[in-house]
Amino acid sequence: MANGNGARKLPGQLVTIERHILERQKLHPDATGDLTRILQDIALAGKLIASHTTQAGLAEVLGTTNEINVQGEEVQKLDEISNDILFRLNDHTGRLAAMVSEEASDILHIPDKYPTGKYVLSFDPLDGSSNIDYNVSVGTIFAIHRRKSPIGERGTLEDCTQKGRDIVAAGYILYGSSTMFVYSAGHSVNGFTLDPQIGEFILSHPDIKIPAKPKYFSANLGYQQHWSPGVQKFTGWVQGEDGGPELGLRYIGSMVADFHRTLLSGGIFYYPANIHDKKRPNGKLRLLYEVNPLSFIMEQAGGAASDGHQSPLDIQPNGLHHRTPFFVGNKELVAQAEKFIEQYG
Ligand code: P6P
Repeated sequence: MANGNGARKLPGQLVTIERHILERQKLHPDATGDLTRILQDIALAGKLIASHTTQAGLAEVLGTTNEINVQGEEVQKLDEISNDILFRLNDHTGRLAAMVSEEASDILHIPDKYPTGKYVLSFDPLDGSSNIDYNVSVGTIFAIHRRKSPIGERGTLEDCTQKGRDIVAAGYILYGSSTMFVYSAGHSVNGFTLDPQIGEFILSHPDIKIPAKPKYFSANLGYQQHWSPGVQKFTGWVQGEDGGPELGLRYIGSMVADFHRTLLSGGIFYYPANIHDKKRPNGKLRLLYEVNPLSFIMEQAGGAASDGHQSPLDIQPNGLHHRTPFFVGNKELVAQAEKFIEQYG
């Protein structure tokens, strides 16, 4: 924003993410500052990843590494770079017991030469990466839990497969027309926009709440014939059948972007199971580092999340890459989806 003399007009109260996280720390008298510093490290990772995603079309990072990851998906170079940035910024700090990444089949242990700490960090380093070559927004998603095993030992699978209900902080970074960092540590949801000229995330969306009036529904209608009868009924209802709300459709195919728009505009995003896909009976999205962090954010913002029957946050993960159907957005819309599924299967 430029005012009369062309000088850039700064937002009224200039709150950087570092300041905001530190101020939130005061809400936890017993806080040691570890969680604060983990969040600050993730914000730094976001700045570094953003510097790559904005040049993806120019630098050699475009294209794939021709490797296949644990998900059976082609690993895009930016996936690997983002994964390395997040791992290397966190592996030596002594704040984490272990890490979980979409890009790694097993737990990412802290190297023996470094101390372990009291938190577990799970992340999808670059969700939506299949869209990188089309210059579509992509995102990083993360969740932080307290470890359950004794400090000082290597993190365990039990530490890494805790319910989303026990998340202490979660958020996402959206690399879009601007780079945004949105997080919650359990009190409210706050959004920060990166000012590339000063390299700071500035508070731009304080205390985000999903609007009461829904605007869009967001799903890949290309798969509609593979959805259960209940989900198909719900999809007709959101478009006005049986007195439904007749919402517009927006689908980017990059979940962080689709989720962020749903959070700010109101509506529902859903990725149901494909009932004809024996390989993926529970859909495509992963519980630990995609669905749970976004469910945590949406609940903090006054919305709801479901796997079609219950909040994903109440599901006991059956492994690091547990997949689940996902419905997220306004409470009434999520509840209606659950009703149709209960009634029609
Ligand atoms: P489809 C991206 O690969 C992703 O994991 C999510 O970001 C996105 O919501 C979904 O897959 C898109 O999948 O099958 O609609 O292309």
